[in-house]
Amino acid sequence: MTFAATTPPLVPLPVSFDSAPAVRLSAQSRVLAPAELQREAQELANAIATRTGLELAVAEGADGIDGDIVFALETDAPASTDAPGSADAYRIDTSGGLVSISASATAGAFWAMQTLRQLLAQDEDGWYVTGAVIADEPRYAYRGVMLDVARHFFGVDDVKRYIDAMSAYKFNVLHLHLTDDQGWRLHSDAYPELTEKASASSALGDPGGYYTAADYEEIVSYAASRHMTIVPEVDMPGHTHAVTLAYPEFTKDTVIMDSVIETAKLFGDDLPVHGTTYTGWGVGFSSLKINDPATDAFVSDIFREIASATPGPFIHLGGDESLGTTEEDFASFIAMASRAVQATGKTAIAWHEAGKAADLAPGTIGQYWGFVEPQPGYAEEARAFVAKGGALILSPADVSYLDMKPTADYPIGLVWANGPTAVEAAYSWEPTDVISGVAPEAILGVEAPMWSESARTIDDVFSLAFPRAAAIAEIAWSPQLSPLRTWESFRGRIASHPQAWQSERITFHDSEEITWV
Ligand code: TNX
Repeated sequence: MTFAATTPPLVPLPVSFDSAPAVRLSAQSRVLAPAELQREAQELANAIATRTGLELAVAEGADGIDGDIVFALETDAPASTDAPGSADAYRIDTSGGLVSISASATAGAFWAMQTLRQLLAQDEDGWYVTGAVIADEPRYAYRGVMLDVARHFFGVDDVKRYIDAMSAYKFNVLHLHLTDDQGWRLHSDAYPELTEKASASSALGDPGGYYTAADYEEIVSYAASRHMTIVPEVDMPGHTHAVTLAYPEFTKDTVIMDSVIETAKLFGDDLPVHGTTYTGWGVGFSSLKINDPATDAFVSDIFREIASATPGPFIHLGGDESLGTTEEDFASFIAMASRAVQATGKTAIAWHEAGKAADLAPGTIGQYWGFVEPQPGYAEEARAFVAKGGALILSPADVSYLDMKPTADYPIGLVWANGPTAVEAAYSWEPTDVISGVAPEAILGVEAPMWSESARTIDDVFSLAFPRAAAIAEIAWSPQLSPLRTWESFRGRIASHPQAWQSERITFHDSEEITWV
C-alpha cells in the first residue's frame, strides 16, 4: 500500500495511490474503449459533460494519444480472480500523457469511471484529470444501500437518481423495501388487488404509488447498467397491514400493543384498523396467518413471481419486529418462508431476528440491525445464520441508518437508535468488531438503510443520506488498515464533494463536522 504525500479527494479511499503527471482535458480529448466497455465510456463522457461542459467524443479503439481517456479490458486481472469482488478491481494510470484505465471485468471499469470523476479538477487553464497511479479493489463484495419505498413511495425516476448517487460511491446493491404496513409497492399478476387496494397512500397521509412489472424491469436494468444488484424485500410475517386491505384472508387480526399506542400519541397518528389504510409510524401490530396452507401458498406465489422478475441472486423476506407473533409461530413461519425463497433458486436474506428460528433454511443470510454494541440476544440471533452456513450483512442502526437525524435539531429523521447519528459516528466503526465470534469471512458486507417514515421526497432522502452514505461507502470498500482510513482524512477528502452533488442536484446535510470547500 503506497500513498503519495497529497492524496486527491477520493471517497472511498483506494487501496493504493501514487502521484503522476496530470492529464489536461480539451474538446479534442476522446474516450476510447473496446466494444464491451462502450456503456462505461459513454457514462464517463456524460459525467464529464455534466461537470465540465466538455463534450468528449466516445469511440471504439485502444490507441489513445495525449489527452485521451482509454479503457482496456485485461484478461490478466489486476487482482487475483478468485478473491471476492475481484470483478470490481481496476487500475488507473495517467503517467503516459493520457488516462489509461484497465480492469478485468466491466464492473471494475465502471468503478474506475467513478474514481475518475472524482479526479476531475479545474485551474485557470481549464479542466484536467489529477495525476494518479491507482490500484484498487473492494474490501466487501456486498456494498448496499436500502430504500424504503413502502412508507413513502418513490417513483422510477427518483430510484434512478438514488442509484446514480450511490453507485458514484461504489455501492453495488440497492435493497428495495417494497412492502410494509403503509403500502404494497410492486404489482403482482397473481394477486392484483395488493396494488389496486393497498398502494394509494403513504405515511403522513401522503400519496402512494406502486411499480408495474415494466417499472420494476426498468429499475432492475438501470441498476444493472450501473453494476448494482436489486435485492427486493417483501417484509413478513409482520409489517403486512397493507395485505389486510386486499387479501384479509391471509392475515391475522390487528394486535394493538402499548408501543403502537405510544407511537400514535407521540406523532398524532390514528391507530391501525384492520382493512383500512394505515398512515402512521407504529410497527409490530400486523401479521400474516401462521401455519395456514392458503397463506403459505400466497407467500410462495409472491416469491416465485418476484424471483422471475429479479436477475440478482437474493430475495429478502423481512422477518423484523413481528411483535404480536409468538416465538413458536414466528419460527415456523420463517422456516417456511426461507424455504419458499430457496425453492425459487434464490438465496434468502432476513433481518437478524429470523436467526431465532431453529429451522431457518441453511445458507440464509442475516441482516443485523442492532447497535454496534449489540442489545441482549441480538448477537446470538446474528451468529445463528453463520452457524447454519449463511453469512451476515451489517447494518448497525446507531451508525449506518441513514434515516436517523444527523443532529438533534435536524428537521427530518428519527432518533430511536441511540439519538442522532453524527457523520463521525457513521464513519468510525469496524464491521468485524460488531458480532463477536464470527469469522471475518462470514461478513458478506455492509448496508446503509434509508427508512422513509419522515422522508417525503427524494430531496429529503438525499439530505438524510449525504454525507453519511459516503462514510459507509468507505467502510464497505476501503482497506481497514490503510494509513488514510481515518476520520481526519475522510472529512478532508469529502469536503469538496458538494461541487459534484450540486451539479447532480443532490441535496445534503451541510454538516458542521466538515469544513466544506
Ligand atoms: C426499524 S430496523 C425498522 C423499520 C423502521 C425503522 C425506522 C428494522 C428492521 N425495522 O420498520 O422503519 O426502524 O428507523
